[in-house]
Amino acid sequence: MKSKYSLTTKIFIALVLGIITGLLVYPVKDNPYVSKYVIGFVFNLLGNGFIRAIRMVVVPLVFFSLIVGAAGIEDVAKLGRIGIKTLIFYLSTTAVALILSLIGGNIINPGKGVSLGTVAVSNVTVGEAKPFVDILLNMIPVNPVEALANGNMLQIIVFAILVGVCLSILGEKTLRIKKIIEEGNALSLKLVEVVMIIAPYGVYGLISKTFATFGYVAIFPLFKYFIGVVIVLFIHCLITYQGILAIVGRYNPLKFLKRFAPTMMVGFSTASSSAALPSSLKCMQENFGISKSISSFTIPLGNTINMDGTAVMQGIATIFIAQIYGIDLSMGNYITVILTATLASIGTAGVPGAGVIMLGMVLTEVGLPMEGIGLVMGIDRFVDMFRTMINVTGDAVCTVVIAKSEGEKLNEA
Ligand code: DAS
Repeated sequence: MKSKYSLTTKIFIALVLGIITGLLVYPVKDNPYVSKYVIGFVFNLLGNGFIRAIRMVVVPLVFFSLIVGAAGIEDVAKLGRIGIKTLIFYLSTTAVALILSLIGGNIINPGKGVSLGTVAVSNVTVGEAKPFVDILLNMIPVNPVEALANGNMLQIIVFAILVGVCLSILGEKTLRIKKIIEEGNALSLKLVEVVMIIAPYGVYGLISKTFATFGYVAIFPLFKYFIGVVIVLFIHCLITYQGILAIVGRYNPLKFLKRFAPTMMVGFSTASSSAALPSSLKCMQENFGISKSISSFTIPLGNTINMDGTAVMQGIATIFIAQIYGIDLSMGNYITVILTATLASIGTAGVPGAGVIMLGMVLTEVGLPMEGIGLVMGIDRFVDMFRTMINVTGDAVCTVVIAKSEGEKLNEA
């Protein structure tokens, strides 16, 4: 039976009810029965049950979606120069987005002041500060099966991308394996969809527990987190992208924003890059006058592997969650976040909420408590609208720059 409310609406309702419930329980949180049976049992079961379910599906989701994402880059070889330029553009702007988000997160400090330290620090194993060379070496899985079994996300990402690239090089010879992996990807997406059915209950449990434990002060960090992500997203759009357009692309940034505005609005309103794909292609070809041969390669590829907005959210969310649990991240942790989230952007699906599921992978890799996902998930739909708008904008900026670099005459009027 189809529910009349969308999952997003249910999660928002769970957020509101969780805040109300938590604030009602807060005054009696020290009562032994309330503490043991309400916070310790009901909220804990709902919240941590959902977190464990998310952890259960992250590994198959990352593994299969990255193989499919990497195998989808098969045109890189065929398109050579354009493919390499596009790939370098996408991965480097994602890394810049992450660096901006980590700087922004350390300036805004969204989680400072409210430490949920009593909630989960005991089982936190933040990666100790490692030399950079060890971080790079640790990315290479000596035993891929062990990496999958242990949920070693960076090693899983590297292995999955390698498998995907090999599949694309082997081409026709591996159609059967590709079919199996595509089916595995469909299965893992269905697993996520089924797990997300309990998301409203999980968010309700986690938000109730947070506000029952800390009272209304917990609202401020959530608001700071939201504002922090939006500010960095706009900085990335107005400085990184417009700077690249003006300097590298020699294209008027204001004209770009005016011409691409329709697709940006589709991305914002749907919170889905996939939903914005047709509009993005139409904009590139009709409003900008870019050839099909370039736009029909760079836009679908970017839609699959380029998620700068998601990277910004993951960078700031990681800092937010570390701070609310009173955990200091080392430079090695930041480097791990940049590597993990940049590579993970290849596998993030262009559908609402995909980025916050992949955030679980970043937190796992850095050793932060997954409970923090429940906090950011409550307001994620609002954040998702802004970050998806930036996701699709990055694809268009790349397309304009590549088209100009290939000598195409764009609509100047
Ligand atoms: N909503 C996803 C997209 O469509 C991004 C995300 O969830 O991070 O791009």
